[in-house]
Amino acid sequence: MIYLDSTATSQKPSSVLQAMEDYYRRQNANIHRGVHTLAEEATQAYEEARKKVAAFIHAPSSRQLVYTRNTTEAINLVAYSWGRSQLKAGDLVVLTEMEHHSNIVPWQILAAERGIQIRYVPVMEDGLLDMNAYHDLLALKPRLVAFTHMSNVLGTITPAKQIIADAHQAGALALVDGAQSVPHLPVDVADLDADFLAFSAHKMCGPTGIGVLYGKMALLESMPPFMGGGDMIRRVTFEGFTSNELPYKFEAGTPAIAEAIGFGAAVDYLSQIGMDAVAVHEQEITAYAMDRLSEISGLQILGPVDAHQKGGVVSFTLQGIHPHDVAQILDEDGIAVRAGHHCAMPLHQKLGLPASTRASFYLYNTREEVDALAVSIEKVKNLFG
Ligand code: C6P
Repeated sequence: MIYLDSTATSQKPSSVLQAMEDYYRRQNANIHRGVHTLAEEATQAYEEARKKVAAFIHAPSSRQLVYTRNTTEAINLVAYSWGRSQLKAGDLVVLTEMEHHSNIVPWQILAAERGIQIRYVPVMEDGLLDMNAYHDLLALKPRLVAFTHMSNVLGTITPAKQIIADAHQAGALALVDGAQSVPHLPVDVADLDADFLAFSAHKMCGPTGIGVLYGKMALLESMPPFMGGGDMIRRVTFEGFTSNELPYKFEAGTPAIAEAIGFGAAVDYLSQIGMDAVAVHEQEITAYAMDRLSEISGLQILGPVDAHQKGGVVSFTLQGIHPHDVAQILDEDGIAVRAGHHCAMPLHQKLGLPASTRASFYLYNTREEVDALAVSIEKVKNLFG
C-alpha cells in the first residue's frame, strides 16, 4: 500500500505506539489528582511530554502550551475565550481565502453572535497570497489576523513572519494555523513572534485526540477559561470559582493522557531526524512529483508551480474525470489519496472547482511511490478514455 494522505493524518512510528502502550500497562492513573506513585508517574510523563512539545516549537515556557483535542479546538478556544471577551460588533478579523474550515467557521459563529466583520486576503492565480490586498486590509485596523502557515490544498507556505510583523505594526494580533506547517517545517514561535499557534499531534506522527494551543503568556493570562470543570480551578465554592494557573486554566476534565505521552514520543522521533531534514526530503519528493505529474496531459496541478513555495501537497484535477473516481481507482492499486474539498470549500469555490484529488507526502514517502502514482493516474485516464 502506498500512503499519500499524510495531510489528513500521518502514519505512526512504533515508538509512539509503544509509549502509549507503556503508559496503559505500567503507569495508568489519572493526573494532577492522586498522591499515589502511579498518579505521580502519570503526571510526570504527561508534563514531560508538554515540555518536549514546547521545546519543539521553541516556546519560551511549557506553561504557554495548552493541550486541546486538535487544531480545530485550539482555534475555537481562541475564538470563544479571547474573541468573546475582546471583540465587539464591527471589529474586524482578517482571514485568508486558503483557510481550512476550522479557521473560518469559529469566526463566522462569532460574526453571527457578535456582529464582528470578516475579510479575506485573496489567493492569486499562482496560489500565493495577495500581500498588497493584505496591506489594504490592515489599513482597516483589524483586531486579529488568523491565517494558515501552509495550505492543506495548494501546499502554499505563507510568509508567516512577514504577515505577523505587518499585523503587529497595524495593531492586530496574529493567530497561526500550524496544522500543516508544524509537522513538516521547522517552526519557531519565538522567532515568528506569533501570538497564537494551533496544531495537531495526529499529523506529525502522534496520536489523534490531542493538539496544542500555544499563546503568548500575557494573552493567555488575560483570557477567561474556555470550559469549566475539574483541573481548571484553584478553588470552588457554591458561589463561584477561581481559575487555576496556566496552562491548566484551559484544560478542564481528565485530558488525553496516553495521547499526550504519545505526542511526546512523536516529537522525540521527529527531533531525532531533524525538521530540516524532514523539510528537505519532502521538498525533494514534491518537486519530483510535480515533474512527474505535469508530464500527464489533462492533469492540472493546483497552487504554486515552484516546489520551494510548497509543502508536500500536490492537489490536482484530471480533465473530464471526477476526483472521487480518480481516488477510487488509485485505491484499487493500493494508493491512498484524498478526494473532495479537503475542508476548504470556499477555496474550491474561488478556484471554480467542486473538488480536487490530493496526494500528500511525508518523511516516509519515496520517489518509487510517486512513480507508482503517475502510472496509476495514466491508468485512470485510459479507463475513462
Ligand atoms: N486538515 C486535511 O485532510 P484537525 O482536524 O483539528 O486536526 O485539523 C484541522 C485543520 C486545520 N487547518 C489545516 C490547514 C488543516 O489542514 C487541518 C486538517 C486535514 O486536510 C483534515 S480535514
